[in-house]
Amino acid sequence: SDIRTIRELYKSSVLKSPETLRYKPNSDFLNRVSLFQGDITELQVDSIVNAANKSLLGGGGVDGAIHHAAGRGLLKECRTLNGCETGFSKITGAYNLPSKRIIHTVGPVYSNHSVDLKAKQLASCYQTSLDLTVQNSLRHVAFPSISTGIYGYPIEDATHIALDVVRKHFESETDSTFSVIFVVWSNKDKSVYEALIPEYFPPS
Ligand code: AR6
Repeated sequence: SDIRTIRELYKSSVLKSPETLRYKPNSDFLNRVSLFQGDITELQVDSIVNAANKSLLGGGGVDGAIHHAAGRGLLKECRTLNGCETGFSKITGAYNLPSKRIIHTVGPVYSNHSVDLKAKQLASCYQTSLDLTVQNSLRHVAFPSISTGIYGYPIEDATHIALDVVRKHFESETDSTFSVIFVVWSNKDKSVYEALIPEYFPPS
């Protein structure tokens, strides 16, 4: 699959220097953040994140694709987890998927709650997923765009949150081999990531 690091995306001019610089350039980070457009279930990485619901028993969107591809063993394990609260994450095996583990996170439904609470819950999805990768010694994590499909979170706002939490994690985490792959499905979402990544991971 065509996973491209942001260093490669700068080289091929897909990414451009930002107008707003939110963080300093860090050459190392350019190798450790990638963008991939396509099906997250195809990725052969240590962990992929599922945008689940509180039941953790499957659904539509990326959740449906992951359960379909992983097989019934995943549903069986998920039944033992007693669900998950909004903004939190739980880890399972990956069964028939090529990745090693699946991190199930529950994003906020955009029509519920205040804008502040939703933003905190979405940030917490990314943060608790990253925490699980550290606790389980996973070297990579692939994130879909959590909450921006069926749950209706505006893609620009959600992408700022995703990029900010990951950048802060890179600042604080000492494991220099850890990498993150942002997975987008639509062309629109890809162009939002391409526009915003340089603000959080500027070229060096
Ligand atoms: N690979 C990567 N991304 C995908 C895939 C895929 N195979 N399929 C969809 N996307 P959504 P949510 C993108 O709706 O908004 C489920 O019913 C999609 O285009 O999957 O968090 C759950 O059970 C969008 O950009 O998740 C919950 O009830 C992103 O994944 C609810 O949906 C997330 O869209 C969660 O809604």
